[in-house]
Amino acid sequence: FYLNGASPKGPFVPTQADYQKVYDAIALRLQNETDYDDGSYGPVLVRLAWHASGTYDKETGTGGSNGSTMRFAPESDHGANAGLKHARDFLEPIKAQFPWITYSDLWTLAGACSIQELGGPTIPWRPGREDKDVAACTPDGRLPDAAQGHRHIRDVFGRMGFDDREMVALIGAHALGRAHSDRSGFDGPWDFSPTVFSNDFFKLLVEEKWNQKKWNGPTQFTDKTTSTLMMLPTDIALIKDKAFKQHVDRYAKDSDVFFKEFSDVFVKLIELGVPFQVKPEDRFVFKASE
Ligand code: HIF
Repeated sequence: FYLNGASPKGPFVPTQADYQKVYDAIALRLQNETDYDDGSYGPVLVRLAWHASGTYDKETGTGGSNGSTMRFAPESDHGANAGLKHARDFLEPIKAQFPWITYSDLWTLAGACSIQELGGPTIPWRPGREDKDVAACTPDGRLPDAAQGHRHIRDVFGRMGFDDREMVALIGAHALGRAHSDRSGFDGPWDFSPTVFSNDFFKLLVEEKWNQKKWNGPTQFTDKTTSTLMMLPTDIALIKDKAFKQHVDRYAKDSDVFFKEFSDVFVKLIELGVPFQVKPEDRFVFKASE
């Protein structure tokens, strides 16, 4: 009996082909489990990868995807992480099938897989994250507050080491998924195809007129044409701030440019603070499902 796939030859050292098997298993489960939200767990898996990574603090080197400390309270109970249990639970059967992968590698791989499977750009990925224990949980308040504006966006993403262009590119991920009134308090999708990765978030930001929604919930914005879509105050900040707006315009005009710049910055996000053995040029490019 050998633990974790080890063999008489020694410990099991997974190769790119082994990680591709994990990718394929996640992609298959995404295809099978359509009875959730708009028909896909993909968006909430992207949010899991991002919230695991977005706690990074470049000054102290703490937080980030290395550790997957969101498995534990208090981090799992941080307000910003409401609803991410759905994503973590979705991945448990995958972890059971491939016990050798760390949770922190699995969560980020699932984010990359979801982006690719939902029609987004290739997200090159490399392994090397280790799971840490509860003592490594980050303090509450490191993830952004959607009720705020441009200064907050720069504070939070600046702390992770991103510039204006990278911040705008990242936020284009809000083409995916929706807000839930029982999680964040906000409600609705950002565009008409929340399970397809596209530059629609930017197109809608510049082409639609966004009015403040009249309701009892937190301040959010709705499109004048259909009143079915949603923008958060932090999303609207991207068209109010001139330096941000120039990138919104670029991405609204050119989907290829957005896909390329998004891929680079998402790779950077899920690698923050990770001491990799695999070199950047040796990142794995996973084959998407047919
Ligand atoms: Fe989100 N984000 N995000 N986000 N996010 C929500 C949902 C998603 C912010 C707030 C929210 C990023 C940045 C920011 C996704 C991916 C990314 C929700 C709704 C809120 C409030 C949660 C709910 O109620 O279920 C703020 C303030 C951000 C900084 C400006 C990233 C760039 C866009 C880093 C990112 O990748 C995804 C995907 C969802 C949809 C989740 C779902 O369950 O459908």
